[in-house]
Amino acid sequence: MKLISCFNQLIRAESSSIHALIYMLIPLPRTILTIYLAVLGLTGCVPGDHQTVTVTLTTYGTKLTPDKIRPGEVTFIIKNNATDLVHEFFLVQTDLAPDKLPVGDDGKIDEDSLHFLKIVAAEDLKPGSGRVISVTLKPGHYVYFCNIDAHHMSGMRGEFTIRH
Ligand SMILES: [Cu+2]
Repeated sequence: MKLISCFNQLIRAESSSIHALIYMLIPLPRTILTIYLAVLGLTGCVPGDHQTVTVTLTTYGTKLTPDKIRPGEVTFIIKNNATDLVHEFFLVQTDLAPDKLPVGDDGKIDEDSLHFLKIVAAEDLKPGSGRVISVTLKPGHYVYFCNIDAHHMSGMRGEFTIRH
């Protein structure tokens, strides 16, 4: 998407020139396309800035693919692959370890805790259902968990660190 919008900007910026019009009317030869892509790279419109992370929920597990994330825009494609239980995907930024988040008497993590910053809250994901959520992540330490009953204690939690 980013690549397309950058490309459109480039076309728009040069629309006054006859050359640009010709290029729009005829299929772009490979060399021209290569030059355009090089310009996109030089102007900072680099495809690949945007990351996609697949989150697979099972009973009881949460798997992120890939598990190495860079700072910037991230789209989480969350899928509950369990056939039996509703699950959730919470992502919070915190200095705490996954097993040190504040837990209430009901065994659930206190979602209003001031010990973390809520980044993603994909709740009530029924078996087979999913959700897509895009966020911008800064460098820091992140913890994810499912907050149905005490699923986080049964393996549905984890952490990762984003470095500069
Ligand atoms: Cu769960």
